[in-house]
Amino acid sequence: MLSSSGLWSLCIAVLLLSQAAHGARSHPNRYRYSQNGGPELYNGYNAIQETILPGAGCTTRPPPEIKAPKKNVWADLTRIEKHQVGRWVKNRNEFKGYEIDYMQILTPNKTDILQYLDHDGEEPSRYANVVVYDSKSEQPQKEHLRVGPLPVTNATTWEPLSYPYTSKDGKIRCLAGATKWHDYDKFIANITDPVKDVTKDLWNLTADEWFPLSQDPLWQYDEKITEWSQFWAWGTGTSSTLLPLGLYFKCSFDLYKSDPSSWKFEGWLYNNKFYSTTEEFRNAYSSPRFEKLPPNIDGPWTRTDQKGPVLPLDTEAPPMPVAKSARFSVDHDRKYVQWMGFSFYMGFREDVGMSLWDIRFKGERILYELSMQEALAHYLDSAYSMGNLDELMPGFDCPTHASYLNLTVLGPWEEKVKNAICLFEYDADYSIQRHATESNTKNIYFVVRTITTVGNYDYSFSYEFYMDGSIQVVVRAAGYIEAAYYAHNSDYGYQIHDALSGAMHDHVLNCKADFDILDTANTMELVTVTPATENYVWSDQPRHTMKLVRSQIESEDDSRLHWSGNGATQYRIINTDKPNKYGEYRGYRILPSQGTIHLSASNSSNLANAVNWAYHDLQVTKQKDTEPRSSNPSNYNNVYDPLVGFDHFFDGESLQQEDLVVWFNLGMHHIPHTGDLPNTVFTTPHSAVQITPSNFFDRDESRDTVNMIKLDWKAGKGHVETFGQAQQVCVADVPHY
Ligand SMILES: *[C@@H]1O[C@H](CO)[C@@H](O)[C@H](O)[C@H]1NC(C)=O
Ligand SMILES: *[C@@H]1O[C@H](CO)[C@@H](O)[C@H](O)[C@H]1NC(C)=O
Ligand SMILES: *[C@@H]1O[C@H](CO)[C@@H](O)[C@H](O)[C@H]1NC(C)=O
Ligand SMILES: *[C@@H]1O[C@H](CO)[C@@H](O)[C@H](O)[C@H]1NC(C)=O
Ligand SMILES: *[C@@H]1O[C@H](CO)[C@@H](O)[C@H](O)[C@H]1NC(C)=O
Ligand SMILES: *[C@@H]1O[C@H](CO)[C@@H](O)[C@H](O)[C@H]1NC(C)=O
Ligand SMILES: [Cu+2]
Repeated sequence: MLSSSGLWSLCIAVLLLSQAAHGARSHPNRYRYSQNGGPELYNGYNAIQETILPGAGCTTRPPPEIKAPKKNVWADLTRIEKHQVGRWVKNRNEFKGYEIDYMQILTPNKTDILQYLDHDGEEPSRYANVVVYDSKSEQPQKEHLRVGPLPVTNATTWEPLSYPYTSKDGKIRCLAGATKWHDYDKFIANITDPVKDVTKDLWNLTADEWFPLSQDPLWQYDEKITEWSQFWAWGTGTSSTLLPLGLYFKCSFDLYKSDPSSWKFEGWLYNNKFYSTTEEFRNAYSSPRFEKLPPNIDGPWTRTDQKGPVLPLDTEAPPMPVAKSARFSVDHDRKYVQWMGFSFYMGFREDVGMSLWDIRFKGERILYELSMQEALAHYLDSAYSMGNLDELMPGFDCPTHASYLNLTVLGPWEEKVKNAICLFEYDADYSIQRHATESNTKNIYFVVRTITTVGNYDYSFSYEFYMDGSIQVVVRAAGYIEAAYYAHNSDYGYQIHDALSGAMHDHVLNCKADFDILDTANTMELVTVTPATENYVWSDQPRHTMKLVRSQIESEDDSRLHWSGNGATQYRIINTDKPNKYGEYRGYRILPSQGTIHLSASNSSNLANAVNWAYHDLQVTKQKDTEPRSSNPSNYNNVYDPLVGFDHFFDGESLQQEDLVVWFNLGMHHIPHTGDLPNTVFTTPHSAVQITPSNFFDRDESRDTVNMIKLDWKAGKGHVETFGQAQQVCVADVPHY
């Protein structure tokens, strides 16, 4: 179980967030311990297989194994490389007394990778990005190192790594001194012990039935850290984020001094009244005028089990898709996939999870990179590790016929997660093409999915591929909301239970799309449907109508955009050197296909410059090896001067026929309502962006599939042409419960 007091630790990536009165967040690692009870390997796959999917008769033939044309140069460090690098760093005199914060692959520069992929250049050497800090320093900094080449040999060296960051030296402060944090529990106990009688009286809970927890984000100003903590009830299971108790206290810490004598208790907050000492709070409490708010008590309402009367026919087996064979090919080792003309490699990082590389369709590279960069919900999720992928549950997270890729995740406790990535084809519930009762084409699409539980929340990421050459990035959120105690905050959320507010928040997730349309030299064209009043030779009076207005984004001075109102503008990445035979520019279009947002707060007090990527819908920059990512897990350690300050990317450079990166945001304004209890469901918190051919091919590419029919009515009765498609012959066992 989770120890009962909070803490953001010095140099372990730490988090952030909201107004003390609503929204809360605990330290990442602690949180995860509370969820999993420790470093155990979840083994749900077999359990589910045995319980509800007994030997399906229609077993799917696994995907054929193929050999990727090139090595996966984006793959994260292997377990062996991590051990080698860790030992190598620890053994160096200059790092005596240092701790390793984390390490991951330093992705080689795009220029080198393109040489390797396209021009038979040498395979780029592997380097590790190692983050260390001096645990004995009074003012420790997280330092980024480049260590390599790998594997470790006598030729391995290190150097400071700063080029991927915008802050100088690739260094960022740790948020407090590095020692004596074991006194933190005592410091907190010194605050909470003297009010045990009050809390018992208020909530009828003993001291082991509640815990105080630091709320993210910490405030960082005036050279100090201000930390708000709140009391929470333990509850049963994982429902604690629904059980805030409405009593808060404030502490402050010197930015650097780890000596407990510099730590200050600054007061209590209850029912929107602030008491600067415990004595003042106790005196007020014993006064007859003190207003006691109702307790927020755990109960069946926080449980996710089936409730209510069983619905008619619901105990019959529901529909279940089956597939006779996996119609895609995989190189498991190199994490490379081919499906219906598409191919791509998969990379992985502990902080942001899975990424896709060298995405091609019919042999043409469309995207060099498509990857999540960061997620915020007032706090930043990469610092909690969005790459701690869940083991997927067959039949629930992915269809029963899905295939899985194993992934080794060296998380806080070194564990192997299997089935962390699922791959499957699906038959959409509508056809991709039809006309009259004449022709009709199945809409079979291909999905790569991962799911990660970040504390109380679950994010599902899907990359979907369609026969017409479209790609869709989809994010969904579910799980326990991080609720607030309901008092004086009706402007910040609905009341959703006796004493509970569904604290409003925005989820914004930044995604990087490095387009390469027919080469790296690309331009963004805006084609806008515009109202117009025009005179025509064939009309004796002006006509009110509409027309297309075409323009191009010229430079990084005009490349921070919002999706246009009324969907009027098409955003096209084109290559003006490669028009089609009609003189139109071949390209791919990017569009929101399911509610996207940008951050509502402007100039966030909590996150300042750490979230400069969140204020627009889509932003275009020139691709640079010095700007590989829009955020960094350490950004939170100095929100004013973060390691990656996204605003720095915009320095006026030309964007015409340059290598372009589109940074777009997915997300939702989340105002939890009663339907978010006990859990948020995946239906509404759902956001997607589509990337789709625009004059790229000479026709619709879905014509290539044989999974279509044509009915010929000439003879008066229909002849059904099936184009050689296979018949599905297999007997499916439906799961029995
Ligand atoms: C990658 O690019 C950066 C920035 O241009 C440069 O400093 C670095 O040396 C390059 N790395 C390699 C291995 O060439
Ligand atoms: C590396 O250095 C060690 C110690 O000097 C030496 O014994 C070893 O042979 C060297 N290995 C290589 C591959 O050069
Ligand atoms: C806790 O309180 C005790 C008694 O007042 C004091 O001696 C000790 O230094 C305090 N500990 C911390 C970490 O504040
Ligand atoms: C307080 O909690 C105890 C133990 O759960 C219970 O027996 C008692 O009835 C509660 N008192 C009130 C006033 O709810
Ligand atoms: C994944 O790992 C499990 C357990 O080690 C193994 O049984 C399974 O064959 C692996 N799957 C693949 C696709 O490599
Ligand atoms: C953002 O807020 C900070 C702190 O309140 C202020 O100093 C800064 O000027 C603000 N910036 C903008 C662009 O409003
Ligand atoms: Cu939410």
